[in-house]
Amino acid sequence: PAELEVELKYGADRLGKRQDPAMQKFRENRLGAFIHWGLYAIPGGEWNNKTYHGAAEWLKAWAKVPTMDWLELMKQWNPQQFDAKKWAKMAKEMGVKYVKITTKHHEGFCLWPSKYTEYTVANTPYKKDILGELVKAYNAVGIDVHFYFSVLDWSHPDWRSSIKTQEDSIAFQRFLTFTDNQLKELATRYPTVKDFWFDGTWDASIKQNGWWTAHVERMLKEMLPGVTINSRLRADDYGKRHFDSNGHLMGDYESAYERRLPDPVKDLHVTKWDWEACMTIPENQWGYHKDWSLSYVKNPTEVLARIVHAVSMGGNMVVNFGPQPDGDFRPEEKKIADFIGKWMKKNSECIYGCDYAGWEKQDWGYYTRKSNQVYMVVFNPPYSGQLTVKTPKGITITTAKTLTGEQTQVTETTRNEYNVSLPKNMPQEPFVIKLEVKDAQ
Ligand code: JFZ
Repeated sequence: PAELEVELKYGADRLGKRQDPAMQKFRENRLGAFIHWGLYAIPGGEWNNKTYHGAAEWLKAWAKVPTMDWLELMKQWNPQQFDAKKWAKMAKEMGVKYVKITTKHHEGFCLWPSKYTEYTVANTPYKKDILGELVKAYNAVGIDVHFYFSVLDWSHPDWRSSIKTQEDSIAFQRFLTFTDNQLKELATRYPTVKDFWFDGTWDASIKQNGWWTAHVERMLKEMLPGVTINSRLRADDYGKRHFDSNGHLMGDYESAYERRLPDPVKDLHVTKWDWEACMTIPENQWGYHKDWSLSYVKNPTEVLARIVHAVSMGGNMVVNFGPQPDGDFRPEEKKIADFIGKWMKKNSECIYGCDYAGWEKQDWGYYTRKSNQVYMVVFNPPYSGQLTVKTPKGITITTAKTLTGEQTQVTETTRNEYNVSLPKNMPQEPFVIKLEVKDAQ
């Protein structure tokens, strides 16, 4: 009950899911790509002949590189193979509906020519506005652009992880003004941006300034009607993050599922709000790392399973790419994009615009749903040749067909339980059986 709730000035702005067209588009997109590209691509996990196993975009921290030495990398920023149109073509062929781009990661280097810092693409040999070219190229092929923005900025002298003195406090307020300016600049220069995904907001300094996170959300929403913002930006009056002190989601969608997913049986509470997960292809490398043999690398089917898993629980999935310093993508990433794209061409009907079906999870795979169509996405076909389906009370299955139109047998085995037979032409990859369903009433 509301009267038992804590009074908050900077808590959730809204209860429940946003239902406006922009949010619906965000949700229906379902599949996105993440691009982590910055100076860290140049050393690619290696500093002074030593290879670091940690995330490549954190190399400055692992190798304890002084800020000025790190920013010297700007002199080598000259991605001769970069072609925004090729990137857009690759994303389009992969079937992603949106791309999240690191406008600025923790290192502070900006992919756009920001007038508020000298650490930008404008002051590199390459000079050109990478972000601007990408926004134009993705938009031209109908792909939404989302901006990743790290509030944490290692290049800025006024950034603080905690506020201990009066001087820290003054410096940090200056830093927040700088950040506001950069955000306003992004919103003004690239008004087609659909989403801001904030990162680097976990420090005590931000948690003590929850007001500022609420202010940023409002500022961007005033400038860009419909813009969506992740929960990772937000902290409330008490420094509580993602969910406020009353347990209400802040921002428009939850964004803490990172390289992991909610359990498909135990964590069904996530279906109550919008959420977006993101994943790396190796274990934990977002930026380009030269050596992918240092950790497990997921195979294309594993990547696909995570995409379907997210959609089956009402979430979006963003697959990460860390482009090379020359502006091209590594062959392993091209292979994954190609695999996903080919699969999506045949099966995207079970992804775009789909949601949690509300049916009991079975071992053969995942359900997704779009109105009266329930999609069975089969990852583990059983030896019995029969896929068990348990329907909620009052729902009956009328037909079952593969997406290529092959009818499969549906046999009621007991009340609200069916056997759906495997298709005769069993594909050598995960496949979809589409059920037409009817409510009793
Ligand atoms: C952050 C970054 O530090 C990282 O480099 C990358 O950009 C990633 C997408 O985001 O890392 C995080 C942030 C949050 C969590 C884990 C890693 N988290 O909420 O568990």
